[in-house]
Amino acid sequence: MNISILGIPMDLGAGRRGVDMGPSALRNAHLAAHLRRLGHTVTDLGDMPVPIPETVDKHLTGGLVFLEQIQHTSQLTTQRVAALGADVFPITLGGDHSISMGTVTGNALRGQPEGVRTGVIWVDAHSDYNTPQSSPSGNIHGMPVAHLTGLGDPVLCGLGGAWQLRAEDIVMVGIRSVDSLERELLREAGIKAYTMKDVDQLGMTRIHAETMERLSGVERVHVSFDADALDPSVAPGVGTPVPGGLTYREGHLLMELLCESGRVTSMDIVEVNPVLDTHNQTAEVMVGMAASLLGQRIL
Ligand code: HAR
Ligand code: MN
Ligand code: MN
Ligand code: MN
Repeated sequence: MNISILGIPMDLGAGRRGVDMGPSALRNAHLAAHLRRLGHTVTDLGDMPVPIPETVDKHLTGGLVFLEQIQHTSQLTTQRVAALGADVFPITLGGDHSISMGTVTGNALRGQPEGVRTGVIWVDAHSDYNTPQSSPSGNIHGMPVAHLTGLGDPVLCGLGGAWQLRAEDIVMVGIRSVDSLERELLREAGIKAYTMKDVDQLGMTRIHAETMERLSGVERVHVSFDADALDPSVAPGVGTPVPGGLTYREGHLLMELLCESGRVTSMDIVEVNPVLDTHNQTAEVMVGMAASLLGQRIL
């Protein structure tokens, strides 16, 4: 496979600094080398230009922190990812999870300006379905899925022109932190979310099978992997850790099964925060997850 790595060192969407160093940490954990060892052709496209929070005025615009800067970065990200060929497998490195408004949209538009039907597997402790009105924090990394489905700020909702992510084409896995208004929005939209209770009860094999069944009608499948989906004992370097997350093996098993399905066409790795990490453990673990998604086998 032709893999392109693109860093988006943005931490404007998060409540604390540090995830801007995520792309460096993942490169330092030998992301490209691991993927080349699996036989892929890997091109590192470097990083997108992203404003540094201390250099811009922090104010609330309609309930959103750093709205203008995130709009601009999201537009650039959409264009940059869309310009990659339809045959490329992009791996986009955050940065906080607000980057996924641009990466998901760009991937849906890749090689086809009007966009293709795209499914998203959102692996996360959080459902990231807040709107500017429902958000308790104003932090945009808690809102990307809502914006992808057309709820929220008009500019962020309009990144893909007429293209929009359908609520029925989203599957969330690992969820264990949802705000009260956000819960109602998720229900209204009818988004499928496998909570940690579901992971415990059903197991990852069944969750994977049901996910693939649900996404059987989409042309592309994007995996958006927030490092905080994993248990904090496995991935301590994240800004908003929540206890009771995916084990190391549950994370790998999901990636291994998705690899076998042969249907995944792009991936985000987000919310890796080296400032809060121990010896780059979280970046190393996430590189392992990417390797499992892209063909690493035990035997
Ligand atoms: N739900 C909370 C909010 O909206 C926190 C969610 C953001 N944290 C993340 N995203 N890391 O997955 O502010
Ligand atoms: Mn290594
Ligand atoms: Mn997230
Ligand atoms: Mn999260």
